[in-house]
Amino acid sequence: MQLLFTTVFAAVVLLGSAHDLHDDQIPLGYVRFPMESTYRSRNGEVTADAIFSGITTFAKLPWVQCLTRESTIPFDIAFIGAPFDTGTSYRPGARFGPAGIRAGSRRLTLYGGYNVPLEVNPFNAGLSIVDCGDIPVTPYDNKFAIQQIEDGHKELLHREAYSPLGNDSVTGEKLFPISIDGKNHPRIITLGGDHTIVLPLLRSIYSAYGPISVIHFDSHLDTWKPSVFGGAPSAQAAINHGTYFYWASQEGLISNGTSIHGAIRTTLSGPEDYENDDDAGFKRIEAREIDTIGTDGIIKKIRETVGDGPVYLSIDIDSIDPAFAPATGTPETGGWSTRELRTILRGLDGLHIVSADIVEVAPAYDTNAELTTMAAADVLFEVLSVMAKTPLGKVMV
Ligand SMILES: *[C@@H]1O[C@H](CO)[C@@H](O)[C@H](O)[C@H]1NC(C)=O
Ligand SMILES: *[C@@H]1O[C@H](CO)[C@@H](O)[C@H](O)[C@H]1NC(C)=O
Ligand SMILES: [Mn+2]
Repeated sequence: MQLLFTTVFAAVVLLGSAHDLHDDQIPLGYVRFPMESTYRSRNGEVTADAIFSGITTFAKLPWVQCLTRESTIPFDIAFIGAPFDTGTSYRPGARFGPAGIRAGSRRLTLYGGYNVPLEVNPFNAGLSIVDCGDIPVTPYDNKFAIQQIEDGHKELLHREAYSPLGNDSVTGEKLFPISIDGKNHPRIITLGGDHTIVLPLLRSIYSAYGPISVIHFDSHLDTWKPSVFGGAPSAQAAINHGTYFYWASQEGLISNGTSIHGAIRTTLSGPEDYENDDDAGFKRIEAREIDTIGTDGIIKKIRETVGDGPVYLSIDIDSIDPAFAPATGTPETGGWSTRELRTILRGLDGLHIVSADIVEVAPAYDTNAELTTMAAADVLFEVLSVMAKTPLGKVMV
């Protein structure tokens, strides 16, 4: 009787109000009962909602078509896919990365999503977190696709964040945006795609934050001159997943000297590749340094390099050893374990990470146990947790 009354009452309320698109779907705030097999919505309809069923979004977050008809729905953090893989030098297939990472992320909220070492549940920290689907990216024209990625990212980045900045949690003083345009921007987490996508992403980031410090986890430098990487037979061929940081540095998108690579272990054309990398503005942490300075030493180096200004985080899944993440475009043995990378990412707690990406996940080369896509999703869970703990604000002096 009570249930019947509630259902009838809810139906009347629903009919009587302007029909919000999401009232009869998964609630926008958060998947409230991820461990239940059914979800009863306000209008009494029952929807399958087990962790293994339903439509796959990142961590079962609500799907908002941010770039089309739902462009007015505000958010603090948005996941967006960039399914582009025609800038890759070896194994193609990262166009399936966004779909694969979403599949690998299904279980993130099974127990609710509380991150024990970071002591935060990013999914119910009061933030609006959504999955915006994918940026439309043509597979037929790299120049056009790169522009599409920049436009799509900018479109999201230049909206006002859902949550106001608030006050410093320690001093209680009012926080002000750290962007150059004085706006409180939301954060975007991009699911690649091959690493070429970071050039248009950094062009977008520049429009809000100016030259940015970059933390880049990768087995490769990706600052190569086009003549060295790919030979540059055409202007378009010169922009690929081994050269995008060269171009980003030439365009002044990267803050010189406060950017750093981690997990480097590629072979080189020669020692001059490191001089070229210095010129592009990066410091380097070799993968093997983990044997001598450990994760603590690596975290210390990163934090000393980037300071507390705005920082962009780019994670190539090939920073992880192929034993743990085989499904990638250019695998390199001798990498970090998934555990080690996750520990290092948690060590970034408190940094002002304005946006992030994970790239080079090519699910066709994965194991049946979905090792790589699961690793990619779990790595992003750490990034999301770090973001949830630190607002993008500073105290005025
Ligand atoms: C921030 O601090 C101001 C006083 O400095 C106070 O009026 C305001 O309510 C605080 N806001 C929040 C969100 O705590
Ligand atoms: C970055 O700084 C170094 C050292 O001052 C310099 O050699 C290099 O040319 C600079 N790079 C860019 C892209 O400005
Ligand atoms: Mn890379």
